[in-house]
Amino acid sequence: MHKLDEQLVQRAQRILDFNWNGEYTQPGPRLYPHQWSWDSGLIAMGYAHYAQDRATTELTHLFDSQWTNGLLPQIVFNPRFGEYFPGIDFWHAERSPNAPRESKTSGVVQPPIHATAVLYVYRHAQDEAAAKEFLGRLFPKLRAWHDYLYRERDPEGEGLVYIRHPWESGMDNSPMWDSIMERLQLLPEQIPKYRRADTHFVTAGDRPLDAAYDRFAYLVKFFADRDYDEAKIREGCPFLVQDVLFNALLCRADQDLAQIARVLGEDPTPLEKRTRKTARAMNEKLWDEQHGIYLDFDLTTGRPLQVYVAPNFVPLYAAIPDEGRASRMVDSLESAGFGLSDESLTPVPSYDRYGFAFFPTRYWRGPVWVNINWLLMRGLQRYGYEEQAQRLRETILSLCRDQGFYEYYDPTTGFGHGSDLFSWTAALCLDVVLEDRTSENLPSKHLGE
Ligand code: 9WN
Repeated sequence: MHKLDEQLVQRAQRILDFNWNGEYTQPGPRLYPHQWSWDSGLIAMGYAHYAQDRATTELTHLFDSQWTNGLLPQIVFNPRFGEYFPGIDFWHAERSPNAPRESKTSGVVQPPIHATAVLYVYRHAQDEAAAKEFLGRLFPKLRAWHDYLYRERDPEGEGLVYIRHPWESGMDNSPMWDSIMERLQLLPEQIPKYRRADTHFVTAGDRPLDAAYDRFAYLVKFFADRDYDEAKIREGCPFLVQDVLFNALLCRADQDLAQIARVLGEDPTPLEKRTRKTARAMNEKLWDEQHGIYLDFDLTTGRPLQVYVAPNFVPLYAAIPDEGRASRMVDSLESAGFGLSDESLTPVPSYDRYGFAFFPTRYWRGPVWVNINWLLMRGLQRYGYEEQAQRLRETILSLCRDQGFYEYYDPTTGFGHGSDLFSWTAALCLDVVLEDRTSENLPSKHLGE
């Protein structure tokens, strides 16, 4: 390995060591002290290369707090840390008969990358027997997680699941949610009392506005008031979205779950059928022919959300588009708005930089996120766009090398922002250096037919 890369690996490992607490990895040391669901999946893929035990402990700890109906919570709280909003008491998860009694969690979910992470860990394992035991232990939990999503979040059986809070998207402050947030006119007495903690740790100018937090808090109360009963929530929830990133990762995770089933001698057929159904539904309902990208669908208005964000190219990672559409997506990624081949910019801005709400340093409104770049890099490799994937690979490495491991970076200056010592940035950077392409040996043929 090149000396510079070796140093980068060591630096990344030190970040993960610092944030590891014996049971899980804090996403960021001050801002995010608890365990976050999709962070753990991404972090485990970094550990897969050098700390298998940690990878399995991390995912096991998360799934230990799975709800009895299969819901995998966005946050598993560590009661030792009080300073995060919303904390344990705000969620009232205990009002659900399905919430765990032994641990405290939030009552929303995050993108389902877990089966992908579990398979990744298995494929990198040195100890085949231990890895197979882990696979066997996690398989029913992963199946229950995906079944929950299709059962509770896809009531019409379309093959597309909905999210019901911006936090469920993982892209909390994305301009994608603006029209919904604006529509949500709240009277002062409808806004729950709360105190933010995030702005104590990072500049308020990088974080969501208070007006967004009012609505985030309102939605949490809406769920708790309905005891987290999905049928009741669905009836009047003002935020119900079929999100591209979420469904693409679910489709990919179901492909990986089918692969896990095969390894364990279980029947993969129902999972393969389901993954094809989701791919087909995304191609039929969410594709935007004019702009060469997939769009989220707002179930309240019955219309697509015409907002162009980088995560909506992630269907490449799940092999959802056919070759023609993939090539259109690459053109869009290379267009001025996303600048994949533009040397004057650090790609990929999370939101079209000519979009009305573009802001290069504000959380999900333009900054470069390493997890999104990583998913796009892997997706582009899958379709054979080596040059474009290489640009993303180099971007991830140079950002980490020059700036350190930040939560996100300004695409116009390359400066790091948000939480520093950020775990998934370190884990994915590690993966980029140590990547073993053979672990990505799924067929590159698309699934949508
Ligand atoms: C709310 C932990 C999480 C990530 C999300 C990111 C941010 C939380 C917050 O941090 O969200 O979930 O408090 O802003 O948007 O993707 O999982 O790193």
